Amino acid sequence: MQDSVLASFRSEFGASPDGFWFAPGRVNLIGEHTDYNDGFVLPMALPLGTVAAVRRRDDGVLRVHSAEARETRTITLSEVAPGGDLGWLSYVAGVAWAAGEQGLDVPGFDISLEANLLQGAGLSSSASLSCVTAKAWSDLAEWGLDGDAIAALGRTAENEIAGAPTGVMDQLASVHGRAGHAMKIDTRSIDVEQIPFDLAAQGLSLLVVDSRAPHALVDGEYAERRASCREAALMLGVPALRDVPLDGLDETLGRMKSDLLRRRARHIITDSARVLEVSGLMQDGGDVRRIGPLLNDSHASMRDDFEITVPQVDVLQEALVSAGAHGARMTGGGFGGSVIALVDAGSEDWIIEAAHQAATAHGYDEPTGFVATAADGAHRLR
Ligand code: GAF
Repeated sequence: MQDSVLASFRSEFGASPDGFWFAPGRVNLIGEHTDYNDGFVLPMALPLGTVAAVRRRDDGVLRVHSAEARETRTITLSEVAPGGDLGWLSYVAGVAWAAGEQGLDVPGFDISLEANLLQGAGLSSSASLSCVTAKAWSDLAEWGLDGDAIAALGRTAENEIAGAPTGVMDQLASVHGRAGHAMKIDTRSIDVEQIPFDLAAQGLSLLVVDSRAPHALVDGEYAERRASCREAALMLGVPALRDVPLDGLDETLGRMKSDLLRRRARHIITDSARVLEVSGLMQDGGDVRRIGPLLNDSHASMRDDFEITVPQVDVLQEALVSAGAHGARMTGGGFGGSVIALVDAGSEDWIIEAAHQAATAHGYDEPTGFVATAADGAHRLR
C-alpha cells in the first residue's frame, strides 16, 4: 500500500510526505460491549488497517485524500466542532479537535490515506483511521503522546466529532497491539496486559468471516444498548455493571423489575467474566481449544440476552461450529459484521466453504473469510 499512498500523495499535493504511518483494525476474542461498562475485553490487533502518508503544514489547514472515498477534502481546523456532519473526514479532523481540547498545538497537515480493512465488517476500520492520524500527528508535531493518550484522542474524535458513542477498546487495541499477543484490557483502570497467543504452535487458526450483512440502525441500536446498561447499573445501585459480583448473579438479577434490563445486564456481567476465564486458559499453557465453548456461550449471550446479532451472523456462527470449529462468536459492535472461529490448522478452506454454503442456502450474501494473526499496533513505517 505504501507505493500507492505515495503516488496519490504526490499527485494530490505535488510534494513528498514527511513519513508513513500504519494503524491496525482488531478482532475482539471475547468481552463485547463490556468496555463502556468498565469491564474486561480481550482484543488483538490485525495486520490489516490504514496507511497514512503525512506532511506537516503550518497554516491551520487540513487536506485529506482518501483512496477509499476517492476524494480529497480541505478544511480549516478552527472550523471543526461537535455537531457538524463531516462524514468520513470526522475521524481525521476530529483528532485535531480532540488535540486542541487537550491544549496541543495543531499546525495543519496534508494526508493521503489507504485502507485494506473493509468498512462495516466490525473490524474497527474507523479506529484504525483515527489512531493512524493521532499517531502520525503526535510524531510530526512532537506532542510526545504515549499509547493511552493517542487512543484517547482517537476515541474523542469518534465520540464527539463522528458522533459514534463507542467505548475505548478499539482504539486501545489499535495502539497497543503486539505481534503474537492478545490484550486483556481492564477498561476501568486502562491496564493492558499482553497475553501470548500463538495459535500456530498448537496447530490452530483463527478464522474471521465477514457476513457482509448491512449494518442497519447501528448507531441508534448501539446508543440504546449503552442507555440500557446505564439504567440497569442504576437499578442495581452500582457505578457500572462491572461492579456486580458473579456470585449470586441469578438472585441479584432476579430482583430487577425489567426482564429486558435483566438480560442486558446478564450479558455484560457474564461476558466480562468470560474474558477472565478465557485469558486464564490462554495463560496457563494448556490446550487453547478449551476456550471454544466459552466463545459459543458468548455468542449465545449476544444473540439471546443482548440482542446484537442478526440472522446472517447467527447462521454463520452455527455453520462454523457444525463444520468443526472448536468455538465461534460474532466479534465487534454487532448488527452485522464478522464472526471469528477457532479451527484446526489445515481445516480453514472447508470450514469457510461450509460457511459459504450455509449463507447462500439462506439467500444471504456470500461471506468472505481470512485467517487472522495478532499484529503490532500503530507505528511509523518510514
Ligand atoms: C464497537 C465499539 F467501538 C467498541 O467500543 C465496543 O463497544 C464494541 O463495539 C463492542 O464490544 O466496536
